[in-house]
Amino acid sequence: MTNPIRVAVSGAAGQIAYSMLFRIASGDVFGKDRPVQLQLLEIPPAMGALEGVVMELNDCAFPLLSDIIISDNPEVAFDGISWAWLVGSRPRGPGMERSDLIQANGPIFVGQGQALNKAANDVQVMVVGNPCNTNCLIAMNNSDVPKERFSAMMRLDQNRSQSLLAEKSGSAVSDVTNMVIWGNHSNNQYPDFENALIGGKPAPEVIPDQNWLQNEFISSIQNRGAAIIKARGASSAASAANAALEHVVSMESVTPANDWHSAAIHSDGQYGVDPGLIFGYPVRSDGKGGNTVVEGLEMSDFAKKMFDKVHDELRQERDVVKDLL
Ligand code: NAX
Repeated sequence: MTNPIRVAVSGAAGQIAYSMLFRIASGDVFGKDRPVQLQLLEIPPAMGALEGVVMELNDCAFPLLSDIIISDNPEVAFDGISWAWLVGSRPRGPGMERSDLIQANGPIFVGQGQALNKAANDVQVMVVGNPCNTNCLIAMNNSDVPKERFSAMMRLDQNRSQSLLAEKSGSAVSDVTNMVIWGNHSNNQYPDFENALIGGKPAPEVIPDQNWLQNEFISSIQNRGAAIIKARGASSAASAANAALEHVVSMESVTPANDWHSAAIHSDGQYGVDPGLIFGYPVRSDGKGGNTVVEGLEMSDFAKKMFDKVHDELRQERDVVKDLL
């Protein structure tokens, strides 16, 4: 057996983590022959609940789970890790605006960014906790870890889009490829149906109803999280955990030819985005920690308007936290 891969998960007593940890431990992400050591981070009031999760992990007797460390100190939880899955963050309280949430969560990601300096040289970081793009921006700017190793999760939005396009066109989900979610994981995100393919053909050829694509499709994806809260009485958890697993699997694999996956990564100015923003792009991964933005995709005037709106939103979020960068 090879050395275990050390994976930190923050917010480990939360509902997303509860759908995530058991799958990491069973080998769904790093392979059925790679042992895993989980390093779980929580805040002091949640340590008791986290102990319960650890009991359950132990009770699964996963052959690949070599050890579990729990801590409320990010420096302990991030020691020697090769992956940080930053899921924990403060939820939005009653009457809180998005900018209040950004300000409340900012300091968490300053401390966690600094603590990432304890990680292994090859560490990669995925931020799920919202507002995930800007939290990732803060962590990246407070860490010595190279900026290319940071990403924020757009995969749930990608999966939702693929599923809805498949349903509308009567196709299999696996026939829907080349789906990019531009910009921010927020209700201004732009799920790009123009560059998506269904069975290898442009989605607008297979679904000629432009009105549905421009209105119902986009708004359903942008507001899917709220629809789930309304129906379930709680926010997306299993689908978010599944998306996080797929985000990491995609980054740990070579992206299949002619496709990409959606992830928010550090912008070097591609598509005119302000350099330094954590922006949702079409990404190809080399499976060794290298991620490249797919360039040259075309956009209609409609698409450019959507793109500019979400770009502006991310600029505004960056301005709210400028003192933390
Ligand atoms: P929960 O409230 O169930 O769990 C969050 C956990 O984080 C709690 O146990 C809490 O104690 C812990 N926590 C808070 N501050 C912490 C800190 N400083 N260090 C370590 N742990 C801390 O939320 P859950 O449903 O699991 O969602 C977690 C985050 O994912 C939320 O911010 C949520 O908004 C975000 N989401 C992001 C998605 C995305 O696509 N990027 C989709 C799903 C989800 O909404």
